[in-house]
Amino acid sequence: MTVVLTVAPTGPIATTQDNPTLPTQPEEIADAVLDAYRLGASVAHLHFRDADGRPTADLDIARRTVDLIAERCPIHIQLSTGVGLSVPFEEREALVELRPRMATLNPCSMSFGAFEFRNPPADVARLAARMHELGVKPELEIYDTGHLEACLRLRDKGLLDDEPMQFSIVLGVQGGMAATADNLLTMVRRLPEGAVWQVIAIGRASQELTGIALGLGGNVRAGLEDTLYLRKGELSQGNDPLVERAARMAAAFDHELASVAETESLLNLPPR
Ligand code: KMH
Ligand code: ZN
Repeated sequence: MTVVLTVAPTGPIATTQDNPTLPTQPEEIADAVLDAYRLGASVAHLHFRDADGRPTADLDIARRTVDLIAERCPIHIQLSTGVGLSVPFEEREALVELRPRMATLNPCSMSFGAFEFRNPPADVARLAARMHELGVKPELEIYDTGHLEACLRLRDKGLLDDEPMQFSIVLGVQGGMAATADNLLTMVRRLPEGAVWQVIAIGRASQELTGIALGLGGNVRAGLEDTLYLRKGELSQGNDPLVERAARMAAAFDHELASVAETESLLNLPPR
């Protein structure tokens, strides 16, 4: 079996105070992505930060980072349209105008720790339609069972007709499903026929649930967005140890890591 390894090097929440090796600036993110590509990643899931480290949808910062990555390696770019909890939806959705190969689509509003993650239905539908127009493959981020139903409703309205549907089952966000094997299995069982998926398990459960997901036929994602620690009490020194461990876990299952070209066909990315 061939699996797609995605690196998520930065995310929207953690700071360099939480882990001093977190890449936040364009050059740092591009260097982290190149390292991950060399370790077998074929997709880079990107969030951006301003000069003060705050999450941003600034198009210049995004473009510069994407260009720096393209100079370094041919990895597929997946932009997060989740961006950060403080960034308005209108700024978040503008990122797809850069026409990345993929972007995330978060289908529902929810509590997110002590904050709110706002994804109003009309805005989500507009973004889904625009991604379709631009040929940007959606990765659907589902944090609860109802989020899957919301995606299926969008599909039934003709707003999500890219096959295969691509899901991230997100576990462990406070406000979404807890990071348990039981929840993962429940969600995998509910996915539509032919869907491709990965687990995003936040924090300590990341490693175990990634292993279970590999055993169930999922793809794999790794990086400091999902966990800052390599193991209890040991901060990961950059993204490399997490990506390398994910690659080793896939190898232990005798799964090959998809090349960039294989990823294009496995995910049926819209042509360019
Ligand atoms: N940070 C994760 C909880 C997105 O960027 O759109 C989910 C995520 C979604 O990666
Ligand atoms: Zn993200």
